[in-house]
Amino acid sequence: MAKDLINVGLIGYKFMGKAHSFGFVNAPMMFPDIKAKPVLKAIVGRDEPAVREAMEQYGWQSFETDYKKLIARDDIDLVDIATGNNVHAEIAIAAAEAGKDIFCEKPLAMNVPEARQMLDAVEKAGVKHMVNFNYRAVPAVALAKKMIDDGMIGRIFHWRSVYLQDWIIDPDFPLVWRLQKDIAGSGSLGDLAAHSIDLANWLVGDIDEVSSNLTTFIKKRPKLAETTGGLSAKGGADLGDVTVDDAIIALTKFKNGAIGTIEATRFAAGNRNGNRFEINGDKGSIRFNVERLNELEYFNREDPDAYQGWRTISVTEGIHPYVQGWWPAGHIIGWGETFVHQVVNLMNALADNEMPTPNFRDGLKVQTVLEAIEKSAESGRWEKVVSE
Ligand code: SOE
Repeated sequence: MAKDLINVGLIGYKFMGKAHSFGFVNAPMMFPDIKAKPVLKAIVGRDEPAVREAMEQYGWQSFETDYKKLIARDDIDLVDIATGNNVHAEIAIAAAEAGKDIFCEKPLAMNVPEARQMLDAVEKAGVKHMVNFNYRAVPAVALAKKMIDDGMIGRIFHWRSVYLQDWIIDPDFPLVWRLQKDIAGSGSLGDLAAHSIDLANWLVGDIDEVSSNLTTFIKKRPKLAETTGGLSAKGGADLGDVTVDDAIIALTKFKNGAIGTIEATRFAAGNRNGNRFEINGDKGSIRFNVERLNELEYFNREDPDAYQGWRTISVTEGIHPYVQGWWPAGHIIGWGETFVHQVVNLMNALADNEMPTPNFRDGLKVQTVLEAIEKSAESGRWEKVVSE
């Protein structure tokens, strides 16, 4: 139902909870044309002192220590899931059954069956749903999408992506939840490659087949005293098993005939958050690097021969996607702003009674590619992506 205010309940208050809060706080301030304003009604976490502190720091009106209490509240319209991956499905299905709209962190689920159940639940309940593939909401990436749709790259031949991080090279880095399959589902695959897969599906087209390799370089790590910990956590003396991949490489065939590569790793020294891609078509190429987030590189084959070369578009003009909400040209924005854009897209869709994108259907599509990548690494063969 269209309304001017959307009452939000956020589950999770750590890294992603903070990033989502940043989105809700800043969206109405920077985008006054937003069609519905988020009201920061309640934040949820199991550790009462910590969630109380988060409530005060991020500006939420109240807190709960049990997500079921949040879902039971009549004053909540939208449930935002920023928890570990292992509880996305349970929470989303309960929220859908209670008639709440849902915003969910990526990857959508632990596996394909869970993602399907989530999609079934939201469709049966008739609620709106969105999954937070936030890199779609980088102005330069949205511009790349527009350029592709406008035919500026032409027929696409190649997708080439890397998502490079380096935060677990130290073997003493502890066994945080992101390294445990029962909580995370997978490692660099679901955490990083999932972003690249979503962008590839969106910018190039559906991935049809994959051939891949997954590896875990460090198989045992110091256990944490508690089950969760951030990217800078510390460990104790006991060792535990790393049950997820550290790095993945996949070759991809797209339904439209393009071919591609996807690499994701947490072992690429010197790369803190190197989410990059390049697309080559018969009219030209584009490339993007999130660590140079305000720029999109573009090569136009139709430029006069004497002047051919890559140009760097500074995606900071008011005419560029999302930029009208921010600062004068050249006054750059950052990673957190993608969460603001996602909130604007979500609020506008809810106000217009439309389904936001990317939604659980896109999340399920990514999940089917993740599954095919795991399957191919095991079988040593090309594997078809099972259609969602
Ligand atoms: C940690 O690897 C992480 O925060 C991911 O979980 C995010 O999805 C990615 O955007 C940045 O890195």
